[in-house]
Amino acid sequence: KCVNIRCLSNSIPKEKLHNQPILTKNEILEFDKVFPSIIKDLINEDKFKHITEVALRFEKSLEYNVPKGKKNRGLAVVACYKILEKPENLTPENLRLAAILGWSVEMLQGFLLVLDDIMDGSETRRGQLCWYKHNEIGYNAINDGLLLEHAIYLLLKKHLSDHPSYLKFVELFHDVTLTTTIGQLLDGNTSNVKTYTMERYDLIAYYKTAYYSFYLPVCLALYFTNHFNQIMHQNAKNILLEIGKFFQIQDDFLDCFGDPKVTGKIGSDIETGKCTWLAVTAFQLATASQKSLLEENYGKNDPQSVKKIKDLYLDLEIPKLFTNYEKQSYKRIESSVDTLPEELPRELFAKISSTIYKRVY
Ligand code: DMA
Ligand code: MG
Ligand code: MG
Ligand code: MG
Repeated sequence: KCVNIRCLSNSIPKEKLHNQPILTKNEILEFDKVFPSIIKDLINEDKFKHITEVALRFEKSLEYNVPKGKKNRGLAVVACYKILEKPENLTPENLRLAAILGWSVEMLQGFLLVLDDIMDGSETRRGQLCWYKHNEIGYNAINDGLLLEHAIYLLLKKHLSDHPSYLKFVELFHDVTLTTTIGQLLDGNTSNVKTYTMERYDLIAYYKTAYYSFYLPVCLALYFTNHFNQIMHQNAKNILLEIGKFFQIQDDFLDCFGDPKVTGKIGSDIETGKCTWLAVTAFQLATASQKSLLEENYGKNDPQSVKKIKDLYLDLEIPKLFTNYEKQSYKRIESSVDTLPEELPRELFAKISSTIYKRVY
């Protein structure tokens, strides 16, 4: 039976277990050490190794857009692999392959963020200027993003084409990318805040964030260890999508109330009129006059309108509601973890949700 991580370290106050990376410092170093060899592999691809100009640009984009985040998603692949794999199969070679799968997820993330920042008109990401914001890059960032996407398939082919799950990996990346693209379509298809509902919100959060951020890493590790049982996948998916929605609600909160020095990005959801958890919740609670204030000011790229919305969020005590929601939702996820079938590693799911609980970036 799987051990619940909450019981593992009685001496550590429960709070300390939250908001910690999913792997130890040393394991993260091991993961990081794989990245330079990935860059080398990629820029030495036959297609462009003789076109120095392309190799150099690609290298620059990989270094800028892939390794500088929290790497939660990539590390989750390795963490999940280590829990699922039989000890005798945990060889350095298999661990390296798991890290390559992890970095493939980080490349998907890099690709999605480069394009997301253009669509959202964002200024900064991970504490640096957005890639497209560099004068010499501009909309060529779209093409750099596409190249990052294709890097996933180059890596899979080079390192994993003999693996029994190779086709599963490739199809999974395609499927999850399609799902995210649908989510981004819905997310960008903004309209007046009065039309936004929690049902629409949930759909966007599952599609644009939960699949690629939470389901993908775990599913890759399941395939890597040759777990194909559909019921097992469905159970994992259900809970990971809930964790993903929880993560997106936090992301929405941080967009408005987070500290850009800590999150590394300047929020733009109010200006761009996004269907966020805050906007839907505020509209539900608003009085008639507050509703018209929302309708008039939400989605306007004007500091005065943004201030009116933020003040209204404060009047409606959205931060307090968020904190309560976060607590309740975390409890719900913890109890769903306790009902997972025993062939799934419960401690992994508990760990994944505890790494993001009360996060500030
Ligand atoms: C995140 O949406 C979704 C994808 C696919 C990147 P977002 O625009 O809220 O993310 P962020 O707040 O990081 O820009
Ligand atoms: Mg964005
Ligand atoms: Mg976006
Ligand atoms: Mg956001």
